[in-house]
Amino acid sequence: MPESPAQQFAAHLLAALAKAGVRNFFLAPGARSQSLAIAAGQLAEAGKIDLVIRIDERSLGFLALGSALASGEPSVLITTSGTAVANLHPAVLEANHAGVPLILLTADRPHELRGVGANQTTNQVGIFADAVRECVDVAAPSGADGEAEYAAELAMHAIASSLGFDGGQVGPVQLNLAFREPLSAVTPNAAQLDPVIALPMRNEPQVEFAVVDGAVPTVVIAGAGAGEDAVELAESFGWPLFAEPSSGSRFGANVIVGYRALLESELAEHIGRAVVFGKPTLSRAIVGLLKNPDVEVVVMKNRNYGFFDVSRRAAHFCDELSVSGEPDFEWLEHWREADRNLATEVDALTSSDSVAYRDSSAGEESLTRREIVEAVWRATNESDQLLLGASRMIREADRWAPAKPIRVFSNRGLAGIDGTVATATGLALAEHRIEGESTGFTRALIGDLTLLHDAGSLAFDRVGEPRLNLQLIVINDNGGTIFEALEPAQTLEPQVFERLFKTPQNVDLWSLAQAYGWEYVQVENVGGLETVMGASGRILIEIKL
Ligand SMILES: Cc1ncc(C[n+]2csc(CCOP(=O)(O)OP(=O)(O)O)c2C)c(N)n1
Ligand SMILES: [Mg+2]
Repeated sequence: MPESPAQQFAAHLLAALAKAGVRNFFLAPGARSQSLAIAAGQLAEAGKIDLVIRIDERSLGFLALGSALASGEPSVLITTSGTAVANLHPAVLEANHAGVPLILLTADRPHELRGVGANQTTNQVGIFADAVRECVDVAAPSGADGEAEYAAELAMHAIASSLGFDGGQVGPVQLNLAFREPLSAVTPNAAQLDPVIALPMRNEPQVEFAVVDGAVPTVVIAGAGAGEDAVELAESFGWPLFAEPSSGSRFGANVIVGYRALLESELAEHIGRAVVFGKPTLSRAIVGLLKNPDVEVVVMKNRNYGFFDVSRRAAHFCDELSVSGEPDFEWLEHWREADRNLATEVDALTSSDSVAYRDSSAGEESLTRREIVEAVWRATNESDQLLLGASRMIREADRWAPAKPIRVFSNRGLAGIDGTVATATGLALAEHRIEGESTGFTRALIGDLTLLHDAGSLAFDRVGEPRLNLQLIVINDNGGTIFEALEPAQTLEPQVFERLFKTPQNVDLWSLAQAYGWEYVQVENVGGLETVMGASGRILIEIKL
């Protein structure tokens, strides 16, 4: 009989995950989860996993999400029972909608203590509803024969399920683990175990093909998570590519940067088909195009973001698309020419004294959002990572960012303004693990409210964590100025609008940075921004507009 059946089970579960190659573990402290914490600590000590610790489970959730986004590997999260579990919910929802693999290990009371008012006990089974691929409610280990093997099997099942090996979507899974006292022991040492595991196999779903008429003027729309396939398809058939900044497809000769404006032009009237990759949610013009009954819609299946069919009338859902007949390569030329002309027109407007393209709030001397986007794109190279916050900056990037093969992320599963600081940190941590000290920069381009929503995620473990090159570029326009485009901005009294929607804040970001041990730099022009983007360490960069 083991000294603590809880410890024996936790040690085998975590050792099996580590043996299967899962490396990224995230832990918030608690009593009921102590056996998991001890096992994770032992594996980390032996160099078999990387363990990151946070106090706040909400922050921990997004940190794990960022790490899984950058690495493509499942992140393991360990929490105690009660509200600790509920705090994972925002990140779990985002992971569900964006197809990010997370393995949640939530500690719980044994079944005899549930429903009787025991401390820190709620119904954790099904707490995430259909946002998890699976919730396995695991009874408290008793030390019976076969429990160690069962723990290893559960670990393999969780990996397979989070990565969609059953042919389904990638996403979060929950193992709700009941533990009975004694809750822990220092043996067995998880790092010394060598559990027998059968690595799960990926069950490839059947590939569905569709063939369409090549003569129909077609455009390719690449939303969040579209990836390189969208570029390949567009280039194969000479189709213009409308790629959002976090699509992973905004590069190559077919990208039409000014697509938003051009969708209002006469050229757009000739579009006969739209092929959709990923989840395009940034512009109303795209949704309008997809809803246009004269436009045939083809939706490419996506293992992360699911199938995006706002039209509800897609002619095809498929994995592979090819065309019959000759595609018309002139079609692409028309779009490229229109895009070049548009860029020239806009440049003429912005370089003259016209204020049409300047931000209404920006003074003569201050930076414009366009200049910020362009400077960030220039500074970002293949070894760097960029995270775009929800709200205005991702839309500005969609308007101005040139085609460039760089890694750009954004939480577009649910487009929340929450968890962005933690997501950026998770991206940087994963990159550091993979690349070591030679890592590039991870930058997040975010609004002021987006920063403040996740201010608690500025906290980090100064002893246990590597030095990261992590920059938060905060566009401080004193509130949520995206709402200025909403109708109430015109219909309400200005003070009422400000209080209900814009919610100005007066937080001193220098003090905030100081409190959490971040460097702070305020920049006022392109040169200043370029200089600070070359500096290493954790830096909060404020741009006041
Ligand atoms: C968690 C969450 N709460 C509320 C919203 C609604 N929302 C969208 S944008 C926004 C304001 C963001 O302000 P800021 O970060 O300063 O960006 P700005 O629009 O000023 O560029 C809010 C509250 C959201 N997307 N997510
Ligand atoms: Mg703002």
